[in-house]
Amino acid sequence: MTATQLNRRHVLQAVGATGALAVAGCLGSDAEGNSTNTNQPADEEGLSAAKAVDVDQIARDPTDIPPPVDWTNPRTHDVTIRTQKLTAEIEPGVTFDYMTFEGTVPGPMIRVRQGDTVNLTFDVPEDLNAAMHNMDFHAVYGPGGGAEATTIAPDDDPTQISFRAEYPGVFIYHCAVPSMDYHISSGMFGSILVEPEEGLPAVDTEYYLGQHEIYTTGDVGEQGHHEFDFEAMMREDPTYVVFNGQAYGFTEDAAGPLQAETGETARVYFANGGPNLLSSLHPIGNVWSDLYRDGDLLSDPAINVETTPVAPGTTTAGEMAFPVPGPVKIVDHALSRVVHRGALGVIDVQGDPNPNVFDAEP
Ligand SMILES: [Cu+2]
Repeated sequence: MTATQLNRRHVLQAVGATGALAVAGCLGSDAEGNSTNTNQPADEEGLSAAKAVDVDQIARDPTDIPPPVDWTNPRTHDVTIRTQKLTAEIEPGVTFDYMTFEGTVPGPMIRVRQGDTVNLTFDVPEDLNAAMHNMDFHAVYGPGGGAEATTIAPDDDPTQISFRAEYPGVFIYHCAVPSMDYHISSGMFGSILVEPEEGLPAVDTEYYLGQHEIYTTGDVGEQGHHEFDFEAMMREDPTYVVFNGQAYGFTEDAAGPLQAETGETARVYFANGGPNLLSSLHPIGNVWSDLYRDGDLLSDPAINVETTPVAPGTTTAGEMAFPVPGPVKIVDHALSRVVHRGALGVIDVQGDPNPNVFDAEP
């Protein structure tokens, strides 16, 4: 076994055997299993105490996706997006002030068919930090992808734009005000899926995940309220790299793994909000059997890709089969982000063993 294999095996065993938080370097567990800051002293100034949370979970449910397109004539969709500023936990005991589209990270997936029209109403309700916001859709022909026309402040009336989805694919949308990196890092991104006229292949389950970096004044795992750290963002040195806004959100330590059964197929829509880091997207214990590179839904998909780069500002779609039971771990294969910073989500595949494909005890 090479050193590389050994190290990789150790990482996987650690993540699998003990749960993500326990291998997150600076974290331990108290008797109740709550994470504690065991070996990393607080900043000299220290963090203020964790704030009361506005929501139990900032992470959008990855299965909360509009159903596949089943219409064949162009439709018009009325979509309303409101901004919401919410305090929530990045991980247990670590609070942060998120900025969101519709109260979750990522924002809702918008799903239309090529040629459909979207009438968007964008609203910035009263907001504690009085920030301006807007929406830049990468699926839109027009100035700023709609950003110029949607820019409003909390006192303004809701604004409206209308656009026709001219080109199919999976695309990011994000806030694009002058401090857009800060706004995206606080949670302001999501995806719009424009299905080709002929639709997409049927799968049993679809998941919607969004990766982004959170830059804070605290150390990873440090208990308390983490303020935004603009200098760390300038250095592109994040505290957390997370899926759906939450460190290790879809593991036993938080909301629990996603569910699938053997024999099923799944498609993952994976949006990288960034704002800065490229993701190396890999399903541990599986492969992207059909990969729609960079969200390109018109070219033939790439076949059996292990790890695919997902640039900031891109949504990739990848399909998987589940011939055997066991966890499939979705990671950014820049593995320090998995072990230390939160970039891990698990799909728990249940079903009968299939020893012809995999046998752990031959
Ligand atoms: Cu914004």
